[in-house]
Amino acid sequence: IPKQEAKLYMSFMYVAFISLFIGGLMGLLQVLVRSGSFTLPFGIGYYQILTVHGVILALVLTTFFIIGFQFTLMSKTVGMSVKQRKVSWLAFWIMTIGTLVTAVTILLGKASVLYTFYAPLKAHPAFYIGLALVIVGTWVAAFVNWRQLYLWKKGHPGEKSPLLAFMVTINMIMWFIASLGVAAAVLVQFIPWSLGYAETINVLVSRTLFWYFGHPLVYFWLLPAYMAWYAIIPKIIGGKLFSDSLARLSFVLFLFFSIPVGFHHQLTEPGIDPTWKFIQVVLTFMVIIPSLMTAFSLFATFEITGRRKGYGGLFGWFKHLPWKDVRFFAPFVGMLAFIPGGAGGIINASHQVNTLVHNTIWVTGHFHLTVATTVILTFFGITYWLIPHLTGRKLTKSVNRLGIFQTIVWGVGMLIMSGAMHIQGLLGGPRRSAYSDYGGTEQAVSWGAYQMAQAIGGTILFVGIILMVYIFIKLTFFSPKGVEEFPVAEEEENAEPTPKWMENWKLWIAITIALILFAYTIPFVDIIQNSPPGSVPFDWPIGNS
Ligand code: HAS
Repeated sequence: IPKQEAKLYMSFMYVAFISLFIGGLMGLLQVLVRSGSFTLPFGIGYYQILTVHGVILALVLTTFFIIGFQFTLMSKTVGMSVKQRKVSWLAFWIMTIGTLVTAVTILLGKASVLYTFYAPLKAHPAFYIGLALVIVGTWVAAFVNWRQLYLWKKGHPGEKSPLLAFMVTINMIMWFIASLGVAAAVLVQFIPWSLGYAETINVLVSRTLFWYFGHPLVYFWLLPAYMAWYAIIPKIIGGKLFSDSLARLSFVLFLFFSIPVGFHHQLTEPGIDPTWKFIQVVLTFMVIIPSLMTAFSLFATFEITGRRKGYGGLFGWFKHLPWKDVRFFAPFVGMLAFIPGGAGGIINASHQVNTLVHNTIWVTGHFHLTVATTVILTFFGITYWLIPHLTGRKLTKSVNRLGIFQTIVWGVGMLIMSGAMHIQGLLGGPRRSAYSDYGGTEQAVSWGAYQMAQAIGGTILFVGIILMVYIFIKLTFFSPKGVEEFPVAEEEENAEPTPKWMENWKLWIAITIALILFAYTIPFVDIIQNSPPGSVPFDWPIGNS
C-alpha cells in the first residue's frame, strides 16, 4: 500500500485506539460503581460515563476502525486514485470533527443520553449535530468505496470483482440504507426538538427509526470481521478460501435481512402491532442463516487445510492450527465467543423469551460477547499485521507473544464479566442502572456476587486494554523496520466458479428495499396515525447517579 495512502488509513486507526483507551477506562469506572464499593468523584454522573463508554466504543471506535480497514481492503484489491484519496481525507475530517463535537458535549455533562439517545431524554443540540456529521462522513467514505469498485469494473470488463471489494461494497450499501433511518430521526425530530423549535417529540417514531438503523449497525460491525474470517484467516493458516460464492451469498443475505428486523429490539414496546413484531422475528431468524453458513465455511477451511498438510485422525487438523500466531489466535477466540454470543442472540430474538431478558443485564452480556469479543478480537487480530504493514515495520516474536497473552487476558476477563452478566440478568438484574440495593430486597441481594464478578472481569479487561494500546504504540512507532505481509487468500481450485448473477447489484438493492417496505410500511403508518402526538422533553437532572 502506497505511503501516502497509509497515512490516511493510520489516521483512522489513531482515532480508533485513542477511543479504545478512553472508552475502556469508562467501562472500568462503571463496573466499579455497579459493585457498590466505589463512588464517582467530582460530581461526575453515572450516565455521563455510561454515555461516553457506549458512544466512544460502540460508535466511534468501531466506525473509524471499519472505515479505515475497509479502505485498506479496497486499496489492496481494486486500488485508490489520488482524487479518491483526497475525498477520503474529507470523510476522515468530517467524521473526526463530528466525533469531537459529540465527545465534548458528553464530557461537559450536556448529553447523558446513552448511545441509543432514546427520546424523551434530551441532549444539547451539539450532540446530535456531531453524530449527524459522523454519519455524513461515513457516506462520503461509502461513495469513495463504490466509485473504487465501479472504476475497477470498467477497467476489467467481464471479470468478477475481487471478493473483499465485493464485501466492502455490500457493507457500505447496507450501512447507507440503514443510516438513512437514524439520520431522519436526528435531522427531522431530534435537532429541531433540542433547539426548541418543536415542543414535543414522537417517542415511538424516534425509537422505531433508531432500531431500523440499530440492528444493521451490529452487522456493520460484524461484517468486517467476517471479511477477515473468510478471506484473510485462510491465508494466515496456510490454506485457501473454501468457496467464493458461498462467502458472497452470505453477504448478500446479510444485506437482505439485516435491516427489516429492528422490531426485535422493541418487542416489549406498546404501540406496535404484534403481528408485525412476529413478522420481523421471523425475518430475524433468516439473518441467522448467513452466520451459520459462515461457521460451516470456517470449519471446512480449517479441516481441509489441516488434512492437506497431512494431519490425519479425527482432530489432527484442529491440533495443528497455528495456535502460536496471534494473527490467527485472536480472531479464533473471537469465533469461539460467537458460539454462545450467537446463541444468546437467538434467545433474545425468540419473541416470548425476550420478555425474560429484555432490559436486564443479560443483554449487556450478549453484546459484550458479540461486539466486544467476537468483533473486537478479530479487529485486534487484524491490527497485528495491518499496522506494521502500513508503518513499514515487522510484527516481532515478542509482540506476537504479548498479543497471545493479551488475547488470553481478554478471553478470561470477558468470560468472567459476561458470564456474570448473563446469570445476573436471568435473576432479574437490570441493565443501565447504577448501584442500588433496592431497599435490601432478597432479589437484589442475590445479585451481589455477580456484580463483584463483573468488577473483577472488568478490571482484567482494562488490563487487556492497556496491553493492546501498548501493542498498538509499539507496532506504530517502535517495532523494527521491515515488510509485513497483507494476507489475502485465494480460492480452492476445485470450488464451483462464482455465478455471474452474484453481482446483480440492482437486483440485490431492489430486494432489500422491497423487504424493508414490506416489514415497515404498514406498522409505520399505524404508529404515526395512532401513537400519541408526542412527549415533552425529559431533562436529566445532570450529575445523575
Ligand atoms: Fe444482538 C441486542 C438478537 C448478533 C449486538 N445485540 C443486542 C445489542 C447489541 C447487539 C449491541 O432479537 C443491544 C442493543 C441495545 O443497546 O439495546 N443478535 C441477535 C441475533 C443475532 C445477534 C439473532 N448482536 C449480534 C451481533 C452483535 C450484536 C453479531 C454485534 C456485533 N440482539 C438480538 C436481540 C436483541 C439484541 C433480539 C435485543 C434484546 C433486547 O431485548 O433488548 C444473530 O446474528 C446471531 C447469529 C450467530 C450465530 C453464531 C454463528 C457462529 C459462528 C462462529 C463459528 C466458530 C468457529 C470456531 C468456526 C448463529 C460464525 C469453532 C471452533 C471450535 C473449536 C468449536
